[in-house]
Amino acid sequence: MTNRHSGFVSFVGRPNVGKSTLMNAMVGQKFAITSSKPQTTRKAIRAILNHPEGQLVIVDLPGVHRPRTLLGQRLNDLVTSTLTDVDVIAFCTPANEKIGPGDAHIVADLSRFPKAKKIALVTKVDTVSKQRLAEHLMEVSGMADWAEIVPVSALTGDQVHLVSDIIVKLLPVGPELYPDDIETEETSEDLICEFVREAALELVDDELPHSLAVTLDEIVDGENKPNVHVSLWVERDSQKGIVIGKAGSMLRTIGAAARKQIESHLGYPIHLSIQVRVAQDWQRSAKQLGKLGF
Ligand SMILES: Nc1nc2c(ncn2[C@@H]2O[C@H](COP(=O)(O)OP(=O)(O)OP(=O)(O)O)[C@@H](O)[C@H]2O)c(=O)[nH]1
Ligand SMILES: [Mg+2]
Repeated sequence: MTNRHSGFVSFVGRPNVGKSTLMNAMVGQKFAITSSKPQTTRKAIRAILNHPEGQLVIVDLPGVHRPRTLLGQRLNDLVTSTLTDVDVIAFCTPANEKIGPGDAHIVADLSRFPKAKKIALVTKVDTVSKQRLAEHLMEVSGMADWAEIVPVSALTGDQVHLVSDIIVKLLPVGPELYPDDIETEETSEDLICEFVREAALELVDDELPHSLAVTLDEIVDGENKPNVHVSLWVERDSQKGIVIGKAGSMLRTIGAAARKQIESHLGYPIHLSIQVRVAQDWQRSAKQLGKLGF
């Protein structure tokens, strides 16, 4: 019997490059929310993939960006502290965007984690021509001494299995780190809040996506289904009306979309009630961040 491998792999890259979508595609389940708006992921999300050759603990991270708020600083710090402990770092860059200073900065920083093996993933390959992909691959290969470079599309599934096949071989030889029936460290409570935030994210524009946060208030037994109460936080009074919409229309749309995702995760129907509340300038306040669970 061949040796089995196990360990941690982290996805790192600018916001919106497709890290969370790829993790979900690899494990075949939605444990991380995704959106077309940058800075969707706000914590380290662990998903466990049991592979014929071993076990991968995939750690999806917030996108690395120049922080403008205390939240942004904390998220960048979280990326740094997580990368210190992983076995493999997978740097992600999308085929349909030029490599820029943000990418160069992230790659330069990877030298701070000498223990980890580094690979590069070129994401969203479904969006570009073969010619453009070839150019992008050349450019990525010149950025660092990668153990592997893999083009992948989480959307079509193209090469998603290959990514796991490559990573598992780079992990140390050793026994499983998690029992094989554990798929994530995310709790249902975490996922409920995240599904509400995801539904809201897609519907709002400008600065509002960054201003949203969701907390769970309580789940109470109902007559035939549980009542799930969450708070959807914004940063200013003026944002409240936007999220609620004309005669509550926006909030109803958010609620309907979130409920669908939550019910599909839980496997049973729920009532969902969302209260829109203001946590003044929460992204910049240590106290408010603490209240919202950061
Ligand atoms: N066409 C295409 N779109 C993709 C692919 N992967 C992700 N996307 C889209 O890219 C956007 C960003 O995806 P995310 O997975 O949320 O990106 P992320 O890197 O996790 O972003 P942050 O959490 O903000 O750092 C979403 O609209 C995805 O649907 C892909 O393989 N092909
Ligand atoms: Mg993400």
